[in-house]
Amino acid sequence: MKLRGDYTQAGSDYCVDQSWVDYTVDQHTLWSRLFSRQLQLVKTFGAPQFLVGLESLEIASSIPRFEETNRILQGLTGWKVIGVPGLIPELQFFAHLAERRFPVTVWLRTPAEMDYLVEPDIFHDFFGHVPLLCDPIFADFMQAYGVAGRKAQDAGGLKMLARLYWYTVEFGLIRAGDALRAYGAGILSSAGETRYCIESPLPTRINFNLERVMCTDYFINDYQKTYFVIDSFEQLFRDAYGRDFTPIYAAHHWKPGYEPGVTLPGDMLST
Ligand code: HBI
Ligand code: FE
Repeated sequence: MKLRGDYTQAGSDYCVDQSWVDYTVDQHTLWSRLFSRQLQLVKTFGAPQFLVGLESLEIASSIPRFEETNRILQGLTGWKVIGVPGLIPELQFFAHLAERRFPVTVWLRTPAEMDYLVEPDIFHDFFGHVPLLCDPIFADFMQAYGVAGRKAQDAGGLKMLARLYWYTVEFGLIRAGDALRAYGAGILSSAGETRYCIESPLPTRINFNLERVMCTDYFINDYQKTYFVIDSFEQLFRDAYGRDFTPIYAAHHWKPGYEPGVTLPGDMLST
């Protein structure tokens, strides 16, 4: 895939300056439209922890400045965001997470892409991911994920670990009282999927199980057919923090993945 960002200015860690002053008025306006549309939706369908984080970040009508975000994040959880040109190689991505740095793409989509784009842009990366970095437990889980990533390659586990990211950080659902709420960034940065993941009768919603998730394939070009539901961020943290995934990789990595959308014996469905 040909990537859209400008990688010529990136160092070996793939960091670039945000160059906030170079965003145009039209880009700030587009951000503001995306932000207000999504804010309404996440108030109804987003996880409470996401809403708390969003509020602490004090973002609103213009594209956020990373320096200001970092002042807030540093005080809350010690995380920071760094600018990147777009997708970066997995190992560099993991290395940043392991050091509590979250890579955020610096460019914004075009108005024609309000509803859908292929690569992550600043709206997906920032609006979708950064609010939960304000949550202490989720923040620790993200770091643990980065640490696990650094070890996964030698253990043949990269694919299984990427599935964990997909079904939690990108497309995770969480229980909030009697209701289901979205916490995944891929959901919460998409107007269509924010409603669909909670309200549609089509997808299968299965209680989170680490091995089940690590063995489930995913596709990137449509709404998900399967979501996994956690009870709390503590559950994610317990499953991932400081844990050695090597035996899980060894047991499964050579098998074909389960198809999204299917229900297996042992799956606990959520309603
Ligand atoms: N790079 N900028 C960026 N953002 C991502 O979410 C990202 C990435 N590189 C690799 C990657 N994600 C995946 O490998 C995840 O499975 C970790
Ligand atoms: Fe993402």
